[in-house]
Amino acid sequence: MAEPIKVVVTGAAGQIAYSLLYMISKGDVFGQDQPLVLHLLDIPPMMGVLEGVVMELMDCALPLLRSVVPTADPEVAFKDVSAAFLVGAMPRKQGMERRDLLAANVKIFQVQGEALDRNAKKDVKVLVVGNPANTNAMVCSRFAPSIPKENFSAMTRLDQNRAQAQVAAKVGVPVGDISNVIIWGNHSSTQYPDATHALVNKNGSETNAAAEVKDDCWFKNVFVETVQKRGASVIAARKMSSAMSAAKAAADHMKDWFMGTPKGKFVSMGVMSDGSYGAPKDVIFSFPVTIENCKWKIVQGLEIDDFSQKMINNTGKELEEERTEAFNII
Ligand code: NAX
Repeated sequence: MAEPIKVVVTGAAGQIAYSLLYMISKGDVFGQDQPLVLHLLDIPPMMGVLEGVVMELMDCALPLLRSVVPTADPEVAFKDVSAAFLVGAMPRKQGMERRDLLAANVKIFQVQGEALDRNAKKDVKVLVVGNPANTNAMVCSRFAPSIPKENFSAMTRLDQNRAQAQVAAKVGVPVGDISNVIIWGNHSSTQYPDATHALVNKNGSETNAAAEVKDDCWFKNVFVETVQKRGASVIAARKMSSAMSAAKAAADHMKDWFMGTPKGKFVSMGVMSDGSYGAPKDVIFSFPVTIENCKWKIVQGLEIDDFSQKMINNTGKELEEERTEAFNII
């Protein structure tokens, strides 16, 4: 069996981590042959709760999990890690302005970027889940100059999974028969869920989902809004934000980054923009990507209609505004 790799999860005492830690530890992300050492970072007041999480992980008796290191010190948490799930972030509290929220998170992701820079492996793969995920990932990368920019990403996989599930329900096929749904832009209400290029697998042959459904109005209105507002719908029903599905999405994202995407299939990831499809450069923008040998590549040459271009421009504008606000704080 391979040597254990070190994996860090921040916000480890929180609700997404509670599901995610189990998925990682039983081999869902790095494979059944890859032993792990888990580093769990949270803030000092949460160390008691974290102790309980460590006890439960131990009680799961998972053969791949070699040891667990709970800590409130980023220098310890990021030491020699090959993969980082940055889930912890400052939540919006009552009366908090958007700018205050951004300022608190810029600080957190500055500290964590610097700690990654000093301690992590130089090929570490960093997935930012904590919101505002795209801008937090950009800040984190900026403060970790010795790690390639390509190694920082933000999670839009939950949005992709939600979109895929909506298309599957509309077409009337199992969710695994739908692929190539795209999330463009920011993980926020301006994101653009796009099923224009989605494929339906019917008995081994693939057809275009939009052609199958023949309901352009549904794709442009109901579908887009349902996916954009899904997080709010879950909160309204559960009185808590998405956690199990967010953890599954984080596991999917990192698994594809390490294991690659199948031929002809793409997934969506927030990655450093090169300006493809008219997106602003140097923001973390969600694109369709293919992955090979742990390296992502933005899918090129997709046909973009006027509606899609307008939506891409709109979410890009929001990311530029967030970047300006973040730079004003830095
Ligand atoms: P919880 O409030 O349950 O847990 C967050 C944990 O992070 C807490 O234990 C807290 O103490 C810890 N934390 C705060 N500051 C920290 C720091 N500086 N270092 C280490 N740990 C720190 O939130 P949860 O439901 O787990 O959500 C976590 C984050 O994911 C939130 O920012 C949330 O908005 C974001 N989400 C992002 C999604 C995405 O698709 N990108 C979807 C799900 C989720 O809403």
